Parts: sequence; C-alpha cells; structure tokens
Amino acid sequence: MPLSERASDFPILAREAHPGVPLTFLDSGASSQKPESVIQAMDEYYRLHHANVHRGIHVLAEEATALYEGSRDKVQRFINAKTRKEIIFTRNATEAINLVAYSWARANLKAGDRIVLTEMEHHANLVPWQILAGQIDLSIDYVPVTDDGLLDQEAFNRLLAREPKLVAFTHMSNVLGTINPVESLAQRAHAAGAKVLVDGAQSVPHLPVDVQALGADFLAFSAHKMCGPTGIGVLWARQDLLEAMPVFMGGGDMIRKVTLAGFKPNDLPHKFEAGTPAIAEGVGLGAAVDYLSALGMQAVAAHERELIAYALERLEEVPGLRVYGPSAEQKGGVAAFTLEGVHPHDIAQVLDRDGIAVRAGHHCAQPLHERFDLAATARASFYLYNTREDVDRLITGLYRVKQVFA
Ligand code: 7TS
Repeated sequence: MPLSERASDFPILAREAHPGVPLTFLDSGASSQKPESVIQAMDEYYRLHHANVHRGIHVLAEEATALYEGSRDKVQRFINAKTRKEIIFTRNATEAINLVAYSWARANLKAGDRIVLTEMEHHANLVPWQILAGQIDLSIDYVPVTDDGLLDQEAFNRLLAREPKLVAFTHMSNVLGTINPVESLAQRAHAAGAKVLVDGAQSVPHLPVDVQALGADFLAFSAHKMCGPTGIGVLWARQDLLEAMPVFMGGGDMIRKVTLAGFKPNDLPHKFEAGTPAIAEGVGLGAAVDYLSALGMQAVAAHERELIAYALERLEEVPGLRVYGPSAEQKGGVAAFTLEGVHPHDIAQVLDRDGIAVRAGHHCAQPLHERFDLAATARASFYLYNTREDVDRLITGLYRVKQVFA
C-alpha cells in the first residue's frame, strides 16, 4: 500500500471536523495521530496484561515487564543505539533535555563556562539552559539564523572558538522545517571539546535517525509526535556518559539498595527512571516503532519530501503569502507562513471552518519569530498520512481566507 493511502490506518482521520465537513489534519508537528495498531496495543495491554513492572513474581507483572522492556529494545533498534542501556524513558523530549541539564550539566559545568544554542530552538531546548545559566552562572551564545532559515555556519565556527562545554541544537526546526547538518555540526563541536545534545523531537518521527552515524552525545524525542501516545519520551545518551552522570530524580526503581544511611543507584537504564513508569505508553511507543519500521523511515521521509515540495510550489501561487525557511531540499514537512493583512490566528480560524487543522502562534519558538520580526505564523505540518489532496484543500482554504478578509 503506498503511503498516500495510509490515512486509513488512523481511525481519527475518518471523522468529520464539523457536521458534513471532512477533517484535513495538518498539525502533526504539534502531535501526530495514532494508527489502529498503537491504540489496540494499549487497549490490549490494559485489558489483558496490566500490573506494575520490575517487581512482581506473578504472571501479569512478568508480562507487563516483558512488554514494557520489549519496547525499549524496539526503540534501541529504531535509532541504532549500541545497547538498551542507552535508552532512558522520560515523559517527553522536554523532560529528556531537562534530565541532561539537571544531571550531566550540573555535574560537568561550572561558573564561567559557555554553552552554545541556536536561534531556531524550541523553548524546550532554551529554557532549561537559561534556568541552569541563571543558577550556576553560565554564558549562553546563540548561533544566528540566516534569512533563508539556515544556521549561520561561520558564526557557529566562531562560537566554537570560545570553547563551549556543550552545544545543543535541533535536528529539525518545528517552524522553518530546516534540517540541520547534524553530523558536521557534531564533528566540529567535538573537535572544539564540547558535548553535543540534539533535539530530535521533529526528526526522529520523520527521518531515518541512526545515533551512531549522527555522532552526538545526547538525543531527545517524544513518542506522541511519532504515532505513539503522549506521556512518554526518550533520552538516548552514550553509555559512558550515562554511567558517569549523577542520578536525577530519586525514588523506587532507580535504586539498587537503600538503607537509612543512603542508597546505591540501580544499573542503566533504570538509574534514571524513578517511580512507576508510563507502562501502557511504553507499550504504545513500541507499537508505534513497529508501525514506522514496517513502513520504513526512508519511505516516510521520501513521502514528506515530495509533499513539502508540492506544498511550497502551491503556496507560492497564493498572492501575499510568504513561507519562512529554506527551500524544499533542506526542509522537512513543515511550512510556517504569513498572509498579508491577515493575522495568523484568523487564518487558522477560517481554515478550521473548512475542517483544515493548522497551528497558529509562535509554536514555542518566540526568539525565532522575533528574529524574523514576527509575533506569530500559521503552520501546516505534514506526516506520512497526508496527501497532495490535503495540500490542495489547504490552498483552496487559503483563497477562502483571502476572500473573507478582502
Ligand atoms: N523540540 C522541538 C523541536 C519540538 O518541536 C517540540 C514540540 C519539543 C521539543 C517539545 O516536545 P514535547 O513533546 O516535550 O512537548 N513542538 C511542538 C510544536 O511545534 N507544536 O506543539 C509542540
């Protein structure tokens, strides 16, 4: 079955947006929809297998543990991590980045140290570092974004000369769609002596990601943007770094032994997973990985490349419309745009009347919007289940927006 027919795997895509109005879902950058197989896996888990994990000696506890830990193996294979010990389950990408800021950074950075971020980051990869910088007196340098929506490579090299301890950047911008050259950035950062954190929230769902090829030290992503449930995300990190990092949250499961005098942390990956985890969500993430793996991430990426090229071509036809970010070859399936004389929220509201779901606002990237002198954009973001017909409906909808505000 070609990817363009995969919408039928997603029950929600068959519903109407409003009575008699079909749904055109173009907001997968915020969160993707879920295929039947993921919904079924979570339903079945609760109907047949639920118990707490890692502790019981009864049949349900063993089944729940096998399912939950089985998902960790699936994630390991999906991103080609060397060992399952490198897969830490968190609540989402945000928590994964915060884990690195609280554990690795507090143990390894000191007052006066520098870190490098970029102007195109989601707030999730800005605020944790700003909090930390305030607490231990770090300096943050930001790689500027060019008018084309790319990272300024010369500026990146200049900032590396200041010998930062950490360089953290997104693999793919959730606004511009820019796909950053991670291998090259990571290589240069390492040569300058920095550790590298990659925000994979937008890349892992849409592109083949091989952590060994990427050459980073940390990678954060969320299940809910990759056909999985909300409530679970992943921090991948190199085993040696995780072994050396101090524990983050304390409680059950993350310990090997506790006495009144103190505790001994558990082995990886449990060392960083305090308390009862999101078990059903873990199972759902495993099913999502199965679903994406069966389609093949090369195929998913190729489908979205084709779709964004078509979308950019059609959007350019609309008078007064401006799309931000690079050309289709350097971009994932995201188009953030403005329409002359119409506020982005009004665009989204009028499109919604036609059942077309787009996001409007700053998309948790306020500094990036400021860089382009914008308060907000409207954003259409595509996934494997979107089609050229969805793009056509968006264009028709935009002409209607123009009519309403003419
Ligand atoms: N990093 C990037 C690049 C993102 O796009 C997002 C979420 C996050 C981090 C945070 O992910 P979370 O699952 O921890 O919340 N981006 C969006 C978006 O573009 N619209 O809604 C959420």
